[in-house]
Amino acid sequence: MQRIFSGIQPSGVATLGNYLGAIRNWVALQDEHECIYCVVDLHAITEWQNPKDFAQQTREMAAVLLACGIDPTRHILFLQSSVRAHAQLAWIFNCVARIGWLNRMTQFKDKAGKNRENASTGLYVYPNLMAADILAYKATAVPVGEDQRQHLELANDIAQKFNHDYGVDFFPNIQPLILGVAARVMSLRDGTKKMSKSDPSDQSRINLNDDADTIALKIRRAKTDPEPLPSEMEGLANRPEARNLVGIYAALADMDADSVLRDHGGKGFGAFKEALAALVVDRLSPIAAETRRYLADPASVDAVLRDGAGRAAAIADPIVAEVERMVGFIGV
Ligand code: AQP
Repeated sequence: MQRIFSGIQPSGVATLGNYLGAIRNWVALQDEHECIYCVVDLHAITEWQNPKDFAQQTREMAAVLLACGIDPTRHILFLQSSVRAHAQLAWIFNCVARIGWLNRMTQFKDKAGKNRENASTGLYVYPNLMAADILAYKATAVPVGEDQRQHLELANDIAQKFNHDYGVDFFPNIQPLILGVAARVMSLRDGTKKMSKSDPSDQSRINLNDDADTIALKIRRAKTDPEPLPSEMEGLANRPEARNLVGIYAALADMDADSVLRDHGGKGFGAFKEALAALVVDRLSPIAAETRRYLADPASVDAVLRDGAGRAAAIADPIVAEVERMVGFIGV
C-alpha cells in the first residue's frame, strides 16, 4: 500500500476550500492507502497565532477532520509539534535547500506581501519543514490542493540533493495527488484570490462551522457579475467569480461543470445562488454537527491525537535517526 502524508494548518477554522481541495480527498484515500494525516501547528506559527485561541483552533481542526470521516483507528492522525522528528529533519533540510530555490516560492511572496522584511524566517523556510513532514515518513504521495504543487516540487529537489550530496538512494520521489474538480476554491469576494482560512474578511470564505443562515448570507453576498450564467464553459472565460461558484456547485454535487451549466445556464445569479446555498448547507451541516459532538468531549480528541503521535513517532524516529547517521552526527 502506498504511504501518503498530508497536513492542514490550525490557523483558523477549516474552510470549504480546505474541504474540497484536501480533506474530502483525504477521506476517500483511506480505502486504498496507508494514510498519515497531521494538524501542522508548527507551520501555523510561521504567522502570529494568539496562544489563547491557538490551542482551541488546533483541537477544533482535529475534531473537524474526525467529523469529516478521518479514521484514526485504521490510519494516523496527530499534531506535528508532538513528533520531534519533523523539526529535527527540517533543520537538516534548511542546510540542504538553497536560498535561490526558496526565493522562487510564490506562497511566500503572496503571504509576506509588501512587508517582506517583516515576515518571520519560519515563513520563508516553511517549504523545508513541509519536505521534512513528508520525508520523515518516506511517504511517496501527498494529496494537496493545486496551490501546493510548487512546494512539492521543492520537496523533491531537496530529496534529490540530499541523496546526491550524501551518496545515498534514501529518500523516494514524491508525487502530488491533486484530485477533484474544485482543486482550487477561490474567495467569495475576489475570484482571483484563493479562499483562505486566514483571510481578514470572514465574508470571503465558508467556514466548516458556519450555520445555515450564515452560509446562505455569504453566498447571497458573494461577488458576481451582472450577466446571467452561460450554458457552456466558454461563457465563463474572464468571469472568475462565476466560474468559482459553478466549480463549488459541481464539486459538492459530484457533477462536472458542463452539467451544472446545462441545468442552470441562462438563469440569473439570484436563483443559482439559492440552489448553491441549499447544496452547501446540505453537505456541511452534518459535518458541523459532528464537530460539535467531538468538541463536547475534548479529552477524547486529545486521546486520539496522543495515540496518533505515538504511532507517527514510531515510523519517523528511526528514519530521522538514519538520516542523522548519514549526515555524520555521532548521536552520543
Ligand atoms: N482555496 C483552496 N482551494 C483548494 N484547496 C485549498 N487548500 C487550502 N486552501 C484551498 C488546501 O488545503 C490543505 C491545507 O491547507 P493548509 O491549512 O496547510 O494551508 P493553506 O493552503 O495555506 O490553506 P489556507 O486555508 O489558505 O490557510 P492559511 O490561511 O492559514 O494560509 C492544502 O492541501 C491546501 O492545498
